[in-house]
Order: sequence, then C-alpha cells, then structure tokens
Amino acid sequence: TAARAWWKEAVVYQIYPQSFNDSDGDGVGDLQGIIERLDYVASLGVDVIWLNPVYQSPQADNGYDISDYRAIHEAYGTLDDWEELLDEIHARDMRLVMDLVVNHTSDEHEWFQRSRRGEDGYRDYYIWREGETDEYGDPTPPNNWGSFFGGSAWEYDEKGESQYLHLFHEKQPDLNWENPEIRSDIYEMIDWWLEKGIDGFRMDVINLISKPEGLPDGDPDSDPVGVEQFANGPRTQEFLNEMAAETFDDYDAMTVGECVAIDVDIAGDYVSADGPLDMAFHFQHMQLDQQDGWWSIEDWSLPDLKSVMAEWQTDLDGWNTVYLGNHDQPRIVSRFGDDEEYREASAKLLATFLLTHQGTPFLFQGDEIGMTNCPWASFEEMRDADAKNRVALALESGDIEDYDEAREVVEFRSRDNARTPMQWDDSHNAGFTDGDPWIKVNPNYEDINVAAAETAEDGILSYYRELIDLRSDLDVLVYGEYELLLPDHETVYAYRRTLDEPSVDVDDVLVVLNVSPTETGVSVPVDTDAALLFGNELDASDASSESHDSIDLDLQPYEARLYDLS
Ligand code: TEU
Repeated sequence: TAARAWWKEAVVYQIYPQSFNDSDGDGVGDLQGIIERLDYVASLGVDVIWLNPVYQSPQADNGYDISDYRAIHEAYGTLDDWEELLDEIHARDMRLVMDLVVNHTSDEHEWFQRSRRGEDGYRDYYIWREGETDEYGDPTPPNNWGSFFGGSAWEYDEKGESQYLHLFHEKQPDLNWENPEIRSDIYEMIDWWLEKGIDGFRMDVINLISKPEGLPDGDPDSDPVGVEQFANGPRTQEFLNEMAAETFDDYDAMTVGECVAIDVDIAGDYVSADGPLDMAFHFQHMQLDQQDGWWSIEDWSLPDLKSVMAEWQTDLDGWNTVYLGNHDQPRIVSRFGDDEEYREASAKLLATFLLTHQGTPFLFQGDEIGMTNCPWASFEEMRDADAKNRVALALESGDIEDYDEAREVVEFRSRDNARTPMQWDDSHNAGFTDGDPWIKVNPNYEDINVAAAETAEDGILSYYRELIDLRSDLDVLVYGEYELLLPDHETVYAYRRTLDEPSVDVDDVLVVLNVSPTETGVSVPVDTDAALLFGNELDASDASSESHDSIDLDLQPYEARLYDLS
C-alpha cells in the first residue's frame, strides 16, 4: 500500500475564477464572489480548491498570460481580497492550491518589455532567434515548431528586431529556463506565495520548460509540430529537482504538474517517491477522440478508455490524478456521457468513475450539477484563444468559408464549453452576474442550476456529496489496489479495489459502470458474495450469484454500482 499523505486522500474542486461568481456586476467572476460561495463548495465535502490563475494579466489566454506574478488581476479584486479568500478557505478546513504558470509569461510582463529592448541582463530571459528571410525579405521562422493554438510558434517582434518563441499564444512568450537568473527569480516568487500559506501548486505545462539545444526541427506530422522536441526536454528533470529543492521541499505543499505528451514511464520520473512532483496530469484519455487533430470529430471507445485507465492505475510508479474534464476540455457529461435523455444517470456514472479510482480526483466546477456543452452560434460568441485562433486561421487560409463550417467542431471541442458561467439559479444570467457576462451563459440554465439541484432529493449534486463522503470513509477507495475486469467488454467498465489491511471492514469493492444508453446484462467474474453499497439506480436489486465464480447483473442505461465484496 502507498504511504499515506493528505493530498492522496483529498478530493480537489477546481474553480475557474472568471466564471464562478461575480460579486460586483462587471460581468467577470471575482474573489469576493468565490468567498460568497465557499459554504457551497465546503458542502460538497471537497478538501482542496484549485484556483485557476488570478494574477495580473491582459487576459489574452484567460490569465495564463501573466504580467505580474505578485499582483491580483484587477477585475478579480486585490491582494487583500485574496488573503481573505485564503483565510476563509482555511477556516472551512479546506486547502488552496494556486496555478503556477512559468513556462511563459505575458508579453506585457516587465521582463519581456526589458528583454525586447535588449536591456542589460534581460535579453536572455526569453528565447530569441534571428531566422532567415524569404524572397521578399520577410522573416521566416527559425524552425518548424508549431503553437498549441495552431500556426507557427515564432513571432517577429519589431522592437526586438528578431523572433521569439511562443508555444501558446503570441502574447505568451516562452521563458528561457537555460538562464539561471530566470530560475532563481521564479523560485523566489514561488516561495513568496508559499510563505503566504498556500497549500500547493498546479503547475501549468511544466514539462515544456527545457528546450533542446539548437532548437532542432520537429517531425512535421506531430501535433503541434516539434512536441517530441520540446516536451520532456533534456533538462526537465534537473530543473524540476532544483525547483523542488529550492521551494516546495521546505513546505507541506502538494504539487501536481500538467504534463503534455507523457506516458506512464515518463510520468514515473516526475512523480515517483523520490521524484520532484507529487502528481501529474497526463492527456492519454483526453486524446482518444482527437487522434486526427483538433478539426476531426471522433468517437472514443470504452475498451480504449479502460486500457488507458488500467495502465496508469497499475503501472505508474507514483500517485495518480483522476480527471475527465477541466477548463481546457469539453463538459464531461457531453463528452463521456449523454447530455440529453440520460444526462442525470450518466453524470452520476461519471461521478462514480472519478471518485472510485486510485488517485486524487479533480472535479471541475459545474460538473456536480451536470452542466453541459453550449451552443456557439457565431464567431462573435467565442472567447477561447485556442479555438478562435484555429477558426480565424482556417478562414484566412480559405480552408473554411464561414463560421458555420466550423460550428460543429467548436461545439464539440472548444474550451469555452467548460468556461460558461456557473449556473446558480434560474434568475437572469443564472445568478452569476447582475451585469453583462464576459461569456455567454448556457441557455439551459433554467433547468440546470444549483438551486434546482439542491431541491432534487436524488439528483446529481446529492450523489456527488454522498460519494465524496463514502470515499473519505472507505480507505479501500483511496489506497486500494486496482484490478480491471472484463477488459474487452464494449460497454461495461468493471474494476475491483482491494486493500491489504486487516483492520478495515470494507477492503474489497467492485465498481460496475454501464457506459451506454442500453440496458445490459453482464456476468462479472468475482468469486465472492456481493452486497450493494452504492449506485445511481435506487431500485437496483442485489447481485444474483448463480455460480461461484461470477455474479450476473442486469444494468440500466448508464447505471453505476458499487458492491462490497469483503
Ligand atoms: O494547457 C496546456 C495544454 O496543453 C492544453 O490543454 C491546451 O490548452 C490545449 O492543447 C489547447 O487546445 C495549459 C492551460 O491549462 C491552458 O488553459 C493554457 O491555455 C495553456 O496551458 C497555456 O498556458
């Protein structure tokens, strides 16, 4: 059994500040707005809040473009508001994890301003290259690397008279981690926040910080081009070890690194017991429906999802994270469940998935009431820098003629789907703001909202609460070993969790999920009696055991069940 730690037992709830709750009517969520809703968050039973970036930012990428690491974005409030938020979170026995964005800054950060002017000691804070010029004398990119948001990763800067690297938006220049001064500036900043008493960091694209010497061209077929060069670069491990030694190691802080292009082996380097990070987010299950890139709409298959989950659950040398969505992904019920007829059942099934694997669950705001993807009727409604950039490039190049040709993909994949305002009640703007919301409110707010969820006795919200409770009661759900059953079944996902600890009553649990809109009979190979522990169909009868080596179940559409096998 893994060594105990508070962050392994924790359930994390992610708050996207601009879309959570607006206290002052400017249409943008803010820190006081979050404080107003903390009792609600605490009522879920979660232990940790991960707050997306709230630092000063021109908001070219919703706060992932930071212009001052030690100041709060004006629309969100002040540093005093932030201190109050931290205190109020701690007063409710929860913890606060902040976002750490240090692969890049905003181009409006003072460092970049100085760097582009070539000020002494600052040029090397970012990655500048001369590049060639084409037949018209226009600069061509120094290599073929592509941006995660589409297009080239290079931008010519007139003031700097050369090109700088930006793996994301052109307003997000990449920092040059080869420069030891930038590293010590960052470590000081990290310490500054840790000293304020925060409980950890979610580290944005942290395995992109080490670029290989000479910035060699990437495989033109990779997406984005060059990712195999700049992800997990040669000094990543060294930089992360140095960072941990200079900062986190002195605190009881949790760290979770968002890691692009990692597999279970690479992850082990980062999160094993003596690795620099506590946990990592990987993308292998997020890629199942986009093997052919952003523009293609693909189905995912349950056997594929199971095999990704099982590999990480059994082979990772370290502690897992468990997530199905966040602020960068479509809504989980629209993507992995059914957001129409079976919205309620499938949202509960996904809750069961999130809360019964081994690893720390990360829940995203609104999923606990089954919020869905949103209809994006026009380009003007879009806010996501990624989706907008891709659609704009496609319009420019003539790949599409008008927005309508992109609409289906946008509604399927745009990050805006997760970023529509939290739906609190059925009043104007879903109770999110008295002003004009910065992004469209999902028109289904009159039916799907927290107030309605609070009155629904057996609704999605109460299901989340009960299951979070159950997880904190049952060690086996946190620390138990995982075993995949029925790996090839097309629609049923079944797994067993067992804990080798004589002192606990419940040390053997079976999870069965019918991930389909069809009633399904299934025979699950377990050789013990099974007592129903929890599920999303109230009238689920006990498992019948017709033979000694399996139990036969008749599952409703999107039915989820937990059995005690102890
Ligand atoms: O995301 C990094 C990332 O690789 C993706 O999830 C990315 O958003 C996606 O591929 C684009 O479609 C992190 C943040 O979570 C994201 O919000 C930021 O935009 C990005 O880094 C840059 O800081």
